[in-house]
Amino acid sequence: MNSNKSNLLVPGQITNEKLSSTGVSGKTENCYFKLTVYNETSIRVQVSIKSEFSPNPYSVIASPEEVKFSWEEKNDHYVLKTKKIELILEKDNFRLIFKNSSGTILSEDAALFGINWQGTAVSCYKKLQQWEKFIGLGEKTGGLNRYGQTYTNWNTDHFGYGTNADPLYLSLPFYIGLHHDNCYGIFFDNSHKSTFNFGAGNNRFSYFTAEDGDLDYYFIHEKNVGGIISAYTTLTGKTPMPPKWALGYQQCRYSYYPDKEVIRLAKTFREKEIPADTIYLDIHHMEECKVFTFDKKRFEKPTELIKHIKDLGFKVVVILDPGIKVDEDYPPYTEGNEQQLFIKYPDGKNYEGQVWPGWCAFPDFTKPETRDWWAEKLNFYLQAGVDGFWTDMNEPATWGQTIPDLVQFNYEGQIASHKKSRNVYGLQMARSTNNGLANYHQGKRPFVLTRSGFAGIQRYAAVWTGDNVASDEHMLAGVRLVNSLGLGGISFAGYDIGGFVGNTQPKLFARWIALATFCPLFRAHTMINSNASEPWAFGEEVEQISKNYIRLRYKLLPLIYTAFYKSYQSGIPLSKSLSIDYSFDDKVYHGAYENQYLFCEHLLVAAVESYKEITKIYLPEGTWYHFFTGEKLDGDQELLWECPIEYLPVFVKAGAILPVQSVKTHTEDVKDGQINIHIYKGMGLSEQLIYEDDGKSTAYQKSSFSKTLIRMDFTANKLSIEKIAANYESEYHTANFFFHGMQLHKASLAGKKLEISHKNVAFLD
Ligand code: NBV
Repeated sequence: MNSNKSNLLVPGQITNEKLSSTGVSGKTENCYFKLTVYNETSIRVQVSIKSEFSPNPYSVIASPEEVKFSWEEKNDHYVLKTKKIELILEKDNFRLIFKNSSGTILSEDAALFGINWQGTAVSCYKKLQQWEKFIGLGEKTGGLNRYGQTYTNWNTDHFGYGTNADPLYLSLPFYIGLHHDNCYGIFFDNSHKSTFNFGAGNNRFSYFTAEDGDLDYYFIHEKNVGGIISAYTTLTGKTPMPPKWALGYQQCRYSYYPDKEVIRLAKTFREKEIPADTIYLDIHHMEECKVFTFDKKRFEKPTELIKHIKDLGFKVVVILDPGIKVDEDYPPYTEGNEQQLFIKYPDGKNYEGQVWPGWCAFPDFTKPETRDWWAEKLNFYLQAGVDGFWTDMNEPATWGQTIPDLVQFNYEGQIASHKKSRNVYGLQMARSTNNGLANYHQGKRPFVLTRSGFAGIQRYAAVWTGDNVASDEHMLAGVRLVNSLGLGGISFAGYDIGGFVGNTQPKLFARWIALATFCPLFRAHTMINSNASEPWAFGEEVEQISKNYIRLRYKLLPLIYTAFYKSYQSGIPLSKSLSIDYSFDDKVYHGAYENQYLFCEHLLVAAVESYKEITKIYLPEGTWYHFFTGEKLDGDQELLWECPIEYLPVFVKAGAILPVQSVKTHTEDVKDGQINIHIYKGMGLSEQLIYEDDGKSTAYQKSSFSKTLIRMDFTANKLSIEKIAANYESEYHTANFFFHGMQLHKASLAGKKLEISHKNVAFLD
């Protein structure tokens, strides 16, 4: 292809290549390339028109493993083979074709212009495979199957976004393609604004493009979608164990103030016996919205207030906005200015933009010194007793939504423009905030909740889906957003229960809180001037429903906490789109069923609008039990299911073993030492772990935990319980067993007789 005629630059013929212990590098007529074998599952492809690559230093933390691969030269191509992937590299045009170990094509570049440049923009065009589906790409609205759509990655403050709006706050340029019972993942590790087209407006290609920088992507192949997510999180990191309190119910509003109001809120939870763990302080806690201050009138004695709330069993999280008010009498500004910690114009002057405090300078979180300074500054809040941080407006947002492109960021000493740096700003703010907690919070596990982020954010923060709207449509969109974040390794995610923008209707709040009981992050939040949005704000019926579900959440905590541990090990999310376990079942992509998901592996949750009393459900293959009545149902069927507002449709997978505890006022409340084990008849062997640790320190990373393995052999009717790790004392001394779908008359455990219960446990009070 002639680059002059078409204005398209393509790599051209390979002119030389060199083998190393981790891959191959070389040159073509028009570019430089490097193929790196990270492990048997992941191959990195770097292509640039410059002789030096410009890798993103922030997302991937893995180094190539020493694995065997082969490299062979054939007539017109080379073959690079690992145990799982075969990569064909054509000599005359640098076309890449990825196959699995049995030679089936997974993904192939377009013949003549697979990789191309138009000006500085670099693209990779892949042939659309027959019936190809695409899932993932993080915080993207729309349907589960992204085929036929195009998306942009450019972190954006999108207040009250539409359920088809794009882009939103966080970019995650990683997707999974599926066709012919095979799947693969592509992570395009380029922080510039990028576009992903999955066959939108054309019938030949899926492609991804970045405005500038290298073509730098990781091709991942595993047998199933879960394996691909695991491999992706081997590259970019897993979600660490959150503090246990962060898994309880969290109450937020913009804003609770003054101090008396916060105390009243905390007391009301306790008086009404509605369990809760966390209260948030939004921007009104600050003096003129200046970060690292407390408003002296609204919060006269912050340390005392926080202590008071903590005595009631709550944790306190405060908001952090990056904008630092330009004010010569305000130390964070003068220090940042003197120490050159802000982002700048090319002439060395600080960039200033307007946000809540007025004109602001912005900490350059891509500069190590700024990250350290910010981390240390958090002591202001930590000394007052604050437990966690909520990083907002970190796209970064400014009035007018624009930062001039020429504004400069340090980018680890490499100096980069806003174009390259914007998408990683939120990631680096979360990193610095996480570091602050890790360094200055007495060895406690950090809790950071972020709005913006990029690939790898799961290492530093939980993510919430920003300024959603109080509508049924949004409630369902939130489920898809959280599941899509999960497909990209972000396990700890959630949406504002009730919707941030607008006034929530009672039934909607009731349904939303029921749904969020089965969401990793369980937080209600609402906008300034909107109606109250606490569980008791919608009348008695909604209060009772909310209370029932919040109580259920606390009962399910042994299951949820163990699921977090598994996710920390595997990278597979707690809230799983059905496309993870039923990837090649077309029905799970159907508009009617794409809002169904699995929570903690075994609970199938169907998100249903609040006004529906009956809904269509799809139960995938296998056998299922209705969670609330124990009714047994055949899988592989679509059915109509009643869903009155008190009962969200939830089903348990046959073979599941669910560990459930007694209700607590908050996660650190006194324990009664009882655990109820619910066993749902399945086939063959089932296992369930109960993972426990202190819930607050990082000692779990040094094996300070307890693991109890419950094993049920349904063929031999044998149950066993085994301690497989005992470096932490279990809080349970009595286990009660409940069998569902099976009639046992006699049971013993390690020779001891067991009491049997067949009574149906309602789970909801
Ligand atoms: O700090 C105020 C809000 C916050 O409550 C919300 O959750 C963020 O997404 N914040 C945005 C600033 C502006 C809201 C209009």
